[in-house]
Amino acid sequence: MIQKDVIESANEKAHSALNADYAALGEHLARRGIDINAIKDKVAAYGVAVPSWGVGTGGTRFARFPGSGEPRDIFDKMDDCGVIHQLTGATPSVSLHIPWDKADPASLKAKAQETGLAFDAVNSNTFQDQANQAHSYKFGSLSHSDAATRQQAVDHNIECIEIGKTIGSNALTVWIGDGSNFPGQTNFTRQFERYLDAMHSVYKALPEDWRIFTEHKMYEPAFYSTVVQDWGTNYMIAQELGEKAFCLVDLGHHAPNVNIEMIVARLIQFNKLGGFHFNDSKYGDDDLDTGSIDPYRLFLVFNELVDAEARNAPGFNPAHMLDQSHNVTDPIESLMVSAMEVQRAYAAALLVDREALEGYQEDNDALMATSTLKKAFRTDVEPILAMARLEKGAAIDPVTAYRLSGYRARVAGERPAVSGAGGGIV
Ligand SMILES: [Mn+2]
Repeated sequence: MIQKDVIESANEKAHSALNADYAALGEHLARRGIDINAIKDKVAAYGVAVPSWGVGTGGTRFARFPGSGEPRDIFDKMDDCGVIHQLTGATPSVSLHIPWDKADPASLKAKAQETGLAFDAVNSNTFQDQANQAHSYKFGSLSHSDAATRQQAVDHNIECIEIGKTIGSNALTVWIGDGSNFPGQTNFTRQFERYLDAMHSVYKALPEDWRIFTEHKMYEPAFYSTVVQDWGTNYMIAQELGEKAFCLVDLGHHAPNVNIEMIVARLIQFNKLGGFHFNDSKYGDDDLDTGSIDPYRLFLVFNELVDAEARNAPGFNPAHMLDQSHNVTDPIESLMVSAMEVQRAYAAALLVDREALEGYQEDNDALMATSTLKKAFRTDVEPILAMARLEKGAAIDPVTAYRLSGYRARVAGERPAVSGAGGGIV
């Protein structure tokens, strides 16, 4: 991974400026009645999972332009994820994708030990066909019209649970590409009945302490209708399945301008928020870097999460994960910056004066209520994040330390270049 002295010497150069910035911010926050160290401790305790597939270069429907030193397998991916955590101190776990990351469980656990990572939710894949697969998912998986195809998809999900058990994971995330491309192609009701029936079989295989997350997505790859298209349908699924079933919110899986923070609030209120796939979006499921387009929306989502945390909302325990596709950047750099953006949104949301906000809400003082949120959002919390990193032995400035380390050039020497042919959606 990264040599410790590289991080230390990079930190040495930035240390005194950070001390000054942290002291100045601490003074400013103290005037607002906020203890900076308490915020820093919360930020330091926060972690977001990295998806194993995120460390490879993504692509568009048209092409993929691979970078150098692309990971060859799950073990290379875990090395890259380990580097992200080493430099940011913010990504203590990795989320595997089966079958892409299938490997011997003992070797996976050994690699996790070596890289200082734990395993987050396991993701199943019934949106593409694998080699030697008996039945094709071209026309669907868990909701397919053919019973044998549905059973194959159920069996795959159960296999994912079995794999997850061997590596200490305790959640399964299910996203399907099932839907239709033409009006009349499928019967909406029968298709959803078949999906629910199949998911009941998967649910029955969940261990006692596991959760299952279902992820809604408005469109793509199906472009006319999608079986699990929105949070309403997702909520129905979680209700139908039972108390171990929760909804997963991928920020990019909504129509433009949808009020995602309100969806989050609704799911919290009815104890069905399972977790997040963080990313950003301009037009659709763009899978852009978290906070790169609309950091205020990310802040507003975290405002709901901090509100729930503050009032001890029952059963509130969402899983946090990044889910992005990096087409033009070094994936390690993008994931580090994104993890920090998530932390930034969390830190800023912790600065909201909730008592004042509640008062303005009760008094219908719309201007002061929204200004209360803006005041928190506008506060530059970077010294808090950087100090949390420094105290963990991570980098004050992770991207600078990463570039100084020469990690990418080093692994490029060990990992052969891969072909850029073909589409590259990940
Ligand atoms: Mn997702």
